Parts: sequence; C-alpha cells; structure tokens
Amino acid sequence: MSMQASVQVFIGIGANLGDASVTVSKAIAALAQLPDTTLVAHSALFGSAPIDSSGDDYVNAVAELASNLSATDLLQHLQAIELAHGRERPYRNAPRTLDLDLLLYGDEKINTSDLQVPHPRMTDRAFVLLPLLQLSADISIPGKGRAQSYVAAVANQRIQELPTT
Ligand code: PH2
Ligand code: MG
Ligand code: MG
Repeated sequence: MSMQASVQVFIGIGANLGDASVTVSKAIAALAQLPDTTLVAHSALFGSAPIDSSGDDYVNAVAELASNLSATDLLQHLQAIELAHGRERPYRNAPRTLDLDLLLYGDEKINTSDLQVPHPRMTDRAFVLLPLLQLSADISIPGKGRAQSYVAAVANQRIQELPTT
C-alpha cells in the first residue's frame, strides 16, 4: 500500500447568476465528493458587490480541501463542476452561475498557461480574503506573506457575511 501526504488546498467559490446561494452550497457539496479529496471546512457564505464585473451581487465562499490530486487534475474537476452548473464564458469576468478558483495549493507556486497559483488577484479581493481568513487566520500566501496583512487595503469593498438559513 502506498500512501502520500495530502495537500492543503483552498478553493474560491463565486456565483451571481440564478440562485447563487443554492449554487454555492451545491458546489461545496460537489467538492466534498471529489476523488482522493476530503472537504476539511468551508467558510460562511458572503454577499459581495461585483468587482470588475457586472450584474447582481455575488455570493462568495472559500472551501478548504485535503487532496491527493495534482493541481492540474483538481483544475479539471473544478471546471467540470462549473460546467455542470451551467457555466458559460461569453467574455472575461462575465456574470456567472458558478466560478471555482484554485486559490492555494499547499505552498506551491504554479505558473502555466492555464493555471496560476496562488491566484494572482486573491490579495486584492475582500471576497476571497475574508472567507479565507475565517478558515485560517494565520494563512500565508506563497511569495506574498500573511493574508491578514492585505485586509486593510480592501476595506472599501462592500461585503457582508450572509445569515445561515
Ligand atoms: N469574481 C470575479 C470578478 N469579480 N466580484 C465578486 N464580488 N465576487 C466574485 O467572485 C468575482 C467578482 C472573477 O472571477
Ligand atoms: Mg474568479
Ligand atoms: Mg475562475
């Protein structure tokens, strides 16, 4: 029997088309079903104003996984879940039924044509930082230092934790 240590992974979840809260909850359930992967925790759901995007407010959350999948395999699974929820990509940052972003993959830095980890804009976005810090207040971002140190700079972005229903 061969064993391999799992990697701590954080996934950013966003939706602003259709019943976004329901979609985000279903996405968390789908992440829990991924092969060779455990859902460790998820943040609360947050409502947030669109940043460089349009349409309704987004619902955002972050999920923490422990996974034995490669980053590339994980990305393919994330895209399959997006498609299963009707994701279309008419133009960059278009309103979307579901967006799943690989934010952090252990302490790795990945820069390929289809995957950049850490997610290059995660430190600029309250809708990523606040749910991430809810899960891991001490988390560091490879090459960028503590996530907490970026919060003050995004304090102008409208975001609120949604009540649990
Ligand atoms: N995602 C984007 C662009 N803008 N704004 C909010 N509030 N939430 C998002 O998830 C989001 C966004 C690109 O993925
Ligand atoms: Mg995104
Ligand atoms: Mg995306």
